[in-house]
Amino acid sequence: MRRIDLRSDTVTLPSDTMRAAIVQAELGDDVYGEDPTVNRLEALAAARVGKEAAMLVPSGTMGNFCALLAHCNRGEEAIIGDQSHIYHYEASGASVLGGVALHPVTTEPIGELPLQAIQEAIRDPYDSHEALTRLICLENTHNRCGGVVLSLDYMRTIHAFARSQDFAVHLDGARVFNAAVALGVDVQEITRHVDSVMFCLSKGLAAPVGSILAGDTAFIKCARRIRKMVGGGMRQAGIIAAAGIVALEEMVDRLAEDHTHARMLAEGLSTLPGIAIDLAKVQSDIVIFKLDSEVWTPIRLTEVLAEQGLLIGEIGRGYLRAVTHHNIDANDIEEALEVMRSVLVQN
Ligand code: TLP
Repeated sequence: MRRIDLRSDTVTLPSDTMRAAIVQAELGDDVYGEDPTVNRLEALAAARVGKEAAMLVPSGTMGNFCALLAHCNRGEEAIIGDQSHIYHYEASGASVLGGVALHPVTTEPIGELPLQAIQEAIRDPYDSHEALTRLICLENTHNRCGGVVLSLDYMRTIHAFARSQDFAVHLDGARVFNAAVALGVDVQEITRHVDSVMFCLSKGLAAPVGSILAGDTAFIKCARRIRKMVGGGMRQAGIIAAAGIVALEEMVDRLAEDHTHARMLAEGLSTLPGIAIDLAKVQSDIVIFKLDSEVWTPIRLTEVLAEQGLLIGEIGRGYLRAVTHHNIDANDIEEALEVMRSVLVQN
């Protein structure tokens, strides 16, 4: 049976070019700063997002963790969306391990934290009852909001405000290249509005492992110590970096195909019985939809679809998620829709 895996863009397998690059990678011990392939990837990544320096980390979670701890001291606070990945899916590592308080504010369905909500969340630095606000975190594209893209105007406004208050802005840009491709701009048009950015090589860019944290030189120096503290200092990490270089050089522009496939999928889903979907929110590679059915629970539907070789994710509150990626083509989307149609129409 053919398997169509739409659970996440993390399931992509490395391309042949990546596999060849891994085999040929020049290696050294990166904890000594001596892995030439890691050094090349970090320089390339920093230049790509317009920052002074960058650091390879094994995962997006570790990249965000290092960022929060590098920006905030213990007892300081980060303002963060209540629907953000950092708040929802990273086991509160920054608080548990780093003593950084997370101050959640309501996320708008378009992925924004309203400026007013941010202003209201700021602590009074002269009141010893309160933690000190240090950081604002944004997410672009926004995963739980369905892959929506933050506008450049919004990013500019938040950054200008943060500067006026002497706060930093960190971007969870796990899919920031999807955001850039969706907006039709160079990624630097987005990253210029943040002090630090984490992006993943291992999602739509299809590398097997790895994420990048980028920012100014002093920030990355500090983040390297934190990465080491949590065991993220890797040795011959050029094995990973080699695929990351291919990801940055060859996989960015093709993200547009994933977006086209997501749109195809969303439009097809919108015609099926028992499915509620907001097409305006399908802006990148993520398709989130709700079951509006007396017959199906989300979990039961994913189980029955899986029996037919179609894998999609259940993300709570009645919502399901499908994500397109490098290993999915237009035929897969048609087939996925056919499977969905046959299951939903028959029952
Ligand atoms: N997201 C995963 C799951 O954890 C939900 C997925 O399948 O989408 N930021 C954002 C916005 C993310 O979506 C993810 C992963 C991360 C950070 C963490 O990256 P990893 O999985 O590399 O730690």
